[in-house]
Amino acid sequence: MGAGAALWAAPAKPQTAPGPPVETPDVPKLTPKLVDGWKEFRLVAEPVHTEFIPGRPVDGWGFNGSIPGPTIEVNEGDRVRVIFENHLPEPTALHWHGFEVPMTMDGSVGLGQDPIPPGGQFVHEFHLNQHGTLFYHSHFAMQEMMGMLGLFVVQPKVPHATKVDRDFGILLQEWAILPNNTVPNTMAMEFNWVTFNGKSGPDSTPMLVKQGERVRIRLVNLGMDHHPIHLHGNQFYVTGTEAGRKPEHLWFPENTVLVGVAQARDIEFDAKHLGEWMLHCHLPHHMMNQMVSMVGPISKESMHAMHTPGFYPLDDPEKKKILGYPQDMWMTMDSLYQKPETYGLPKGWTGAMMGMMSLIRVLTPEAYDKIQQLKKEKA
Ligand SMILES: [Cu+2]
Repeated sequence: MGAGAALWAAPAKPQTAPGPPVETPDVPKLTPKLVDGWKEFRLVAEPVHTEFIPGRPVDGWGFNGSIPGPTIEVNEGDRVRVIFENHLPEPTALHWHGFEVPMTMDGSVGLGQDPIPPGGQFVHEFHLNQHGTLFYHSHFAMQEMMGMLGLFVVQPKVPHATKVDRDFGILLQEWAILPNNTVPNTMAMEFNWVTFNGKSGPDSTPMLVKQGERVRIRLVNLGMDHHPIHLHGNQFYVTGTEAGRKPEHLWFPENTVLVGVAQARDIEFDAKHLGEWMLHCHLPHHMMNQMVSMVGPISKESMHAMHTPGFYPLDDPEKKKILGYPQDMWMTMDSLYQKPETYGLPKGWTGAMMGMMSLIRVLTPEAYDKIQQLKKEKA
């Protein structure tokens, strides 16, 4: 914690130890430099070339080479400095969503600060006396729809009474990218790609937990649509909003939480049941990739794949002959999505995963350790 620790008041009577650091699958975390008692971060707004799934290139805008931008995690009471540089071809400004900071740090162009020109820099400084799931985003609406969003978690000074073993962050975004284009259409009102942390199913990296652990997932939505996020096989409590922790007497069991535009919702549950549990938006069109009108016939092979359980010709690129577009089609491409986190999933699993969708894998300790071993070998 370094110099920032001096700003912490010792909790009167800590109920539990602080929770684990936040993990954001598919999105890097930003490490601060400690400078004279400040946690100093460098954020660069810039064009980012990425892929939502392998073979679906996208040219959006993000931060430090990532869409969404890197995750920042600090502690309540910290002094935070963000050195922000604009490498975009137009002016921008960063808004700190939900932060109680001075007007000049708020990022609202025309009210609190001037726009930051291309090549320009702005230094944000905050003393954070709040906690919760916050986020940063461009304060230009069209730039939001190019991808300019990032997670900012402030851990509480006094740990919450219910301690979690795992803490995940998932950012929800939607995109209009027509065939043969790589640049999002920011004027569109209809969207054909939806992402968790910049990836669509089946490329969203699963979240791994051991049976019996308590899990928090922080969901943040910044786009044009509201997303009812549903978890299979488990009941959860909504324990926090974009403004911090909810009092426990306001918690009740749910398994679908509506995350509206500009909202954050923290959910918590005890992972009692072994399994590969889907976490996904339940809007039918948000469980698909590349929604467009059909422009050609579906091949015989793909029809056969759809209607023959256990027959997956699309695993073989030679046989992949889809002339139209693959929305709502049972397509399996397991071999494309092999990573340690997908180890041991049943054959054909990729056919079930599309759009705004990921997996919570509740594993035995043995399976969990095996995957950690695979991750180490890959690193
Ligand atoms: Cu949705």
